[in-house]
Amino acid sequence: MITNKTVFITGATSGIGEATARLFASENAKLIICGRRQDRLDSLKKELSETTEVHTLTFDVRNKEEVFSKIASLPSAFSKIDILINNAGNAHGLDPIQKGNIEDWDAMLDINVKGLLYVSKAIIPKLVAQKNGHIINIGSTAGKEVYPNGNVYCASKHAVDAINEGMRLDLNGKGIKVGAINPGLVETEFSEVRFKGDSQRASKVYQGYTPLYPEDIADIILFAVTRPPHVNIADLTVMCLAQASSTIVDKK
Ligand code: NDP
Ligand code: 8X3
Repeated sequence: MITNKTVFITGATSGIGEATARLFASENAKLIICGRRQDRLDSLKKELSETTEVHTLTFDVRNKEEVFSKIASLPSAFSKIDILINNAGNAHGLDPIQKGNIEDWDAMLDINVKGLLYVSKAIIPKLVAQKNGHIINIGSTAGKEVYPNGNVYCASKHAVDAINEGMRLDLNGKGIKVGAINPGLVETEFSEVRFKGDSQRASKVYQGYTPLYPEDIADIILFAVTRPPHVNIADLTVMCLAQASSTIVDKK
């Protein structure tokens, strides 16, 4: 059902975005894979080009000029986008609000909220004009529930939750599906980024239980975009068996 559809994936250089690119390539979707790390995009393109057509776009979602110029530069074979997966995002720090680092706050709000908006602003008019499309916004359980020290990251994902709903309301009647997938704990580079390269602290987040893996989320994204034309998965939260909430995780 997604053969030859063009899928635009932000944050495809690792974790959930990379797993999604791999799975979608195996389904013969045409891919536009994005991220800041050119070397990773190049090697993923090399690998996936054996099965499908792949185009890379290197940009920082915080830089709106770059977002718009890169998306405007898409070659004609990739300029009609069918599916947008707004996945790029991260957490910076895990500090109580009174000790929070302002650069961390800026990064989370600029990337997770404003970056998602810039990319969407560049692509939504194309979907509206073609009267067809599907937007998947990667939210989080942190967008449904606030946990201690999560403050600004949780705020950014609550914003994604609101933007997802706002997009669905405003695009109603235009042939465009909008839905969010909200994962709980997924073992990716997420915690390494959050803890600024402290890989020991990062790996502890996923110890003592079986977390979700990026392939689990890719599988759910594929499910969401392969429903019949009249079915839209509006908002889906997924956790591993051991997780009951952001703070309740059954660790052995
Ligand atoms: P990773 O750190 O593995 O991947 C993050 C991706 O986002 C990378 O490809 C990175 O690419 C890209 N990215 C980050 N900052 C920017 C930027 N400024 N401009 C462009 N691209 C950027 O983490 P995940 O795969 O876990 O995260 C993917 C999404 O899933 C995020 O939105 C995250 O909030 C969400 N999520 C993650 C959960 C988890 O437990 N892991 C749970 C719930 C939601 P590059 O560095 O090359 O730019
Ligand atoms: C990522 C999941 O619980 O670390 O969004 O915030 S959590």
